[in-house]
Amino acid sequence: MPPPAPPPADPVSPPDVYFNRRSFLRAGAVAGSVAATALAYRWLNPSGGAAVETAKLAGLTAPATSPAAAAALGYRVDEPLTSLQDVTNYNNFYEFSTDKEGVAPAAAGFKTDGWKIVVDGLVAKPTTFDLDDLRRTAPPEERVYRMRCVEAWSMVIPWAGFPLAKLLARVEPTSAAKHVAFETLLDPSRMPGQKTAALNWPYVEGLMMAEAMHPLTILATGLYGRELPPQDGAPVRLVVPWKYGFKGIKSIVRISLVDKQPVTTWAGRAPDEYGFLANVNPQVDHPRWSQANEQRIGVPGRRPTLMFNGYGEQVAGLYAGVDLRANF
Ligand SMILES: Nc1nc2c(c(=O)[nH]1)N[C@H]1C(S)=C(S)[C@@H](COP(=O)(O)O)O[C@H]1N2
Ligand SMILES: [Mo]
Repeated sequence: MPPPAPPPADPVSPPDVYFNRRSFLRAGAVAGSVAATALAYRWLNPSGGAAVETAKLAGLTAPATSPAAAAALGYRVDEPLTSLQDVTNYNNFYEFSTDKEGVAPAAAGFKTDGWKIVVDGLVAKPTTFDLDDLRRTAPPEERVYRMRCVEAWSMVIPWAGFPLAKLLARVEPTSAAKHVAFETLLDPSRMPGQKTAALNWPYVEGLMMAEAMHPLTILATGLYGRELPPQDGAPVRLVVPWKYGFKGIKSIVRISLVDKQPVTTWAGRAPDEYGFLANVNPQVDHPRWSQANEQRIGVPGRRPTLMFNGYGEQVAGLYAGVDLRANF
């Protein structure tokens, strides 16, 4: 894979070609997705007793807000969910494979026992959290978000997670903290892709402080009412729904509060193609393809891409005075 490769799609296959190539796979996935969607519907329907039961099984707290309020906050989009089959078998996770359908098999059996997340840097109380600490700090909530990959495909995914802001509050960032840097596990014995030079390891991502504190920014620990599968970033990954998918760093082991913008993996690898800001923006094309529209996985045809991935009402205020024509 020659640099600069786009976050997953191989440079020889622009998105359109790629989707035609795999449409036969989607046809085969339809049967499974119907059942999964029905389950998710029950899980997400707050008025149904089954939803409450399923939410309990999934360890979710009852939503604090009404469905209408959740929709207004952007916590729940009212669009058909992408099937569990596609969410868990069409992945970008270069630590395991650069082939989207190869990630799930390569990540099967990935062990997360004893996982710890260090939160350090410009904070009053640097702390190491295990998964139980996280659950106590912030019980998982349901969030149904659009996910738009920079390669021009998208999904709608029912996550379980909690606002990153709740974790940051625990460590008390100092006033010197301007950015948050995130790191994926570095362990080539468990992440075979790290034995290759596909990317610089470990994968690093970052946010500005105000982005990190926004209530739509979550750390996800589950999806579709189950624990986060390895291929989706077990046991904890970042989800920032108004930004391109590559900002959603997986299998996080470290979160550091810093004063300078960190050099992030894709922006460092191909600075002309991927920015630090990376807001979903239909008006700023990738140098090698249009960002004006996208393929929703499992849905025929293309749809227009929305500014801020449809979360403008919630997040546009973060970018007052920022020239959005430069998405870097
Ligand atoms: N550590 C790590 N995180 C990562 C990636 C990766 O290769 N490594 N790929 C990113 C990209 S490009 C996308 S689109 C999303 C995909 O998330 P999903 O496979 O759960 O849909 O994960 C992001 N997080
Ligand atoms: Mo992506």
